[in-house]
Amino acid sequence: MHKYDLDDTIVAISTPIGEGGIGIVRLSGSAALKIADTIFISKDGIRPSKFKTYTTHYGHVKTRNEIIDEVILTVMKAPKSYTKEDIVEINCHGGIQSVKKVMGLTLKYGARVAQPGEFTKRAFLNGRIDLTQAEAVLDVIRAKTEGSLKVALGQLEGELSRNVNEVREDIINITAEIEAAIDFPEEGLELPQKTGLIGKVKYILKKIDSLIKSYDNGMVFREGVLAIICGKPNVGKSSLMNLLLKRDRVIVSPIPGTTRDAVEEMINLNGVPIRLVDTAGISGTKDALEKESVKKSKHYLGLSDIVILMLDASAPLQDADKEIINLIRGKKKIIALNKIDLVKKSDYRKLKEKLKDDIVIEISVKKRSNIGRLEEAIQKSVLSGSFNQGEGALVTSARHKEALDKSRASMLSVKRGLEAVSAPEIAAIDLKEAIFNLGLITGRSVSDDILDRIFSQFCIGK
Ligand SMILES: Nc1nc2c(ncn2[C@@H]2O[C@H](COP(=O)(O)OP(=O)(O)O)[C@@H](O)[C@H]2O)c(=O)[nH]1
Ligand SMILES: [Mg+2]
Repeated sequence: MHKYDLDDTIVAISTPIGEGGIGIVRLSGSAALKIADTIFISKDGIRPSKFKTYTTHYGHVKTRNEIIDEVILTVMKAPKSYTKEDIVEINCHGGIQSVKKVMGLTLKYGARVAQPGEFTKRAFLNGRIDLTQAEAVLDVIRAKTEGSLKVALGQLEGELSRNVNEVREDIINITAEIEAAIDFPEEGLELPQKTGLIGKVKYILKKIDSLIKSYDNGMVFREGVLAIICGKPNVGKSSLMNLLLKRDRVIVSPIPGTTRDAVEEMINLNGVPIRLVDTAGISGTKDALEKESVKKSKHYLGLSDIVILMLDASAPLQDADKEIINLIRGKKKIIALNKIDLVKKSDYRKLKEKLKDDIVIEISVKKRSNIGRLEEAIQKSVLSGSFNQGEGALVTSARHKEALDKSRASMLSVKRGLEAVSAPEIAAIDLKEAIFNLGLITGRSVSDDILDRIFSQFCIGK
């Protein structure tokens, strides 16, 4: 069992520290109502411990001789609360002083300052949510776009757990079957039974594989994608950056070498979070400062998930373009053929033929032509498969992916074992490994260290 002490009553300021309309002090634990009774005088004369659950009352937080604040106090009684414990939330006036004083008073009467994420950790330890749902709480808070939020909410609702638990149950059933064969060796594994088991293992592997595959898209929604706009000086990179950002973030000018530093901003492409970087044009310059800029552009290129290579439709390919094309060989890329407003289609036909193996979108940033198509192409290329948002569970965390990879390896070994003539005892060991690793995801078999690591990323008061 876990070492955590669930007997104390914890308290935290759950709203950001600073000036605001309201500030919330949140208490959870067996003494929460008693502490509230001690520090709060309600206008209606009822003590918080006598409030009906999920009711809100107006009154004052007071010491014997001082009013601390005029507040609204809400009671959520165990077990139907966020933590499954008694919870009291005190809405104070915003700002730092009031919430600090109210919290200080609760500490005086027996509460302890909560660790980061401790409310959610209690929700997990008390069995209201599993670990994937607890982790999703953090993803909901940090969601970068509505797409990320949707994925996090799906996980919070238990979508991923359902999938993982289903696979886990299937493996437990197979284990029982195999263990029966171990217990009654005279009966052994008959051929038809063995064939049946192999079929079931293959089916499980398929389910695990599809979860593992979903990680590529899961990562995109949770972490975002690093997309670099690159190209030779003056092709219109900064103009495109501003257009995609929908504001003038970077300086645009006809003077080559205007952009000296890489500039990174988050954009939202139909719910997909993209970290977009405008870079200095890459050229074989001799200027020392420009050289530094080029170095930085190359560094970003190395890190990028996708490159938006800009070429000038109004001029033939130059050495600088060719150098960049060489640099990004092997990278996922989309070519934005810019400045088509300056020329006729026939003028850049030859250029397009040279690029026939790539995704090329002809655009004019100046005239805003085909920008929608470029955005679509970026989105399509960062999401793998025929992805439909809201369909099926998505694996978004490296921790989950790692556990799935390990379960997959164990199940492959079970399959190979059954296909050869190895003893069922060995298959049983692999099956238990797989069950254990899947249990790590939902928190059934998770250690205190892992829990500490997960919850330490949370904010205080959540
Ligand atoms: N005609 C035309 N000019 C453009 C277009 N896009 C950018 N420019 C111009 O090209 C010059 C260089 O643009 P900038 O965005 O600073 O290029 P960067 O050096 O690649 O960042 C500026 O004068 C822009 O106004 C376009 O689609 N058509
Ligand atoms: Mg620029």
